[in-house]
Amino acid sequence: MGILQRLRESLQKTQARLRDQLILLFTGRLIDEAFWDQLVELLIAADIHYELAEAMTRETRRRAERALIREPPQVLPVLVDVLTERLTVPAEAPTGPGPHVYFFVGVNGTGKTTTIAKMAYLLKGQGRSVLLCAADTFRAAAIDQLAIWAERLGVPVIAHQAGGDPGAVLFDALQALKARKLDVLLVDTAGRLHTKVNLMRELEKLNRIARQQVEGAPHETFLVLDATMGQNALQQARVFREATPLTGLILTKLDGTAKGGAVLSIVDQLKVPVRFLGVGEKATDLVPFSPREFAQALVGSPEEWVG
Ligand SMILES: Nc1nc2c(ncn2[C@@H]2O[C@H](COP(=O)(O)OP(=O)(O)OP(=O)(O)O)[C@@H](O)[C@H]2O)c(=O)[nH]1
Ligand SMILES: [Mg+2]
Repeated sequence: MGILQRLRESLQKTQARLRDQLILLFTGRLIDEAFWDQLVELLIAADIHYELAEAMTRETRRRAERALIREPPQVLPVLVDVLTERLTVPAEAPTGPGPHVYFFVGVNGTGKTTTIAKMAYLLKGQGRSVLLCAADTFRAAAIDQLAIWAERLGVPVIAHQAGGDPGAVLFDALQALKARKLDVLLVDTAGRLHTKVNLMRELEKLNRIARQQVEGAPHETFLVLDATMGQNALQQARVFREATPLTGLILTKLDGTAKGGAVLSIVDQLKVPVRFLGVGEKATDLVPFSPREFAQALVGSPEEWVG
């Protein structure tokens, strides 16, 4: 199955809230004042915050009027353009020979470990060699979970015993990365640090160790967010953004939620680019994020509406 198809399938629940409602709104009527009001309401119902829903509708209306659009279906591509622009934040994937170090941070249960497995699978598919690092040392089960994925995927993992020092595991993993001349180190971190100060200290320490061992590291710090939390994920995201520089967001569990619209709110508020989406629990269930494809999948296309 193609990536677009997978994205669309994972967005089914969100589409039921947005695309299907848009079809109703856009069919058999004229564009009047009420039409625009209802568009705002639909966007809000899809977990987009009020100010953004209003602003996007205003912009869509302005462009539609300038283009002398009279039929509701013609508004659709305009809306897709506006959504796409709102979802677009410039991002730079690391270039150069490497090795590269990617940190995965986020509250517990959001999908960090699973996302690392998926990322390992993706990178392997691109012909890059991968090493995993179990720097979430809080629970033995967390370490086991990563080790099980490593075995399943056929990639090496560096782990210490539970309760150990995350910095020490990271240090060992960085040494192994260099000694074995591997391409990418994926670092699993703990989400359950009770206060922001703890979180900051811990991440600062890991950042320092990485920086000292590998030039430019960490090259990526991905904040993993659970999309089923909708806009509630924002508060968590703010805490992490203050604790450490973030290079991208990964939104997981998009397959299980009708709140896919919240992605727009999250990007709008954080100005951090979404880089990947988690669309299931398997190793293959990570798709690179494309603003236009996502916007298009959210609202559908006129061809889908016929009949
Ligand atoms: N449906 C669905 N489930 C997911 C996705 N990503 C992760 N999960 C599930 O969410 C649960 C938590 O995922 P983990 O990867 O263990 O989360 P974590 O952030 O590592 O959690 P801690 O180690 O406790 O901090 C698991 O049951 C995963 O299978 C996704 O994209 N879709
Ligand atoms: Mg984990």
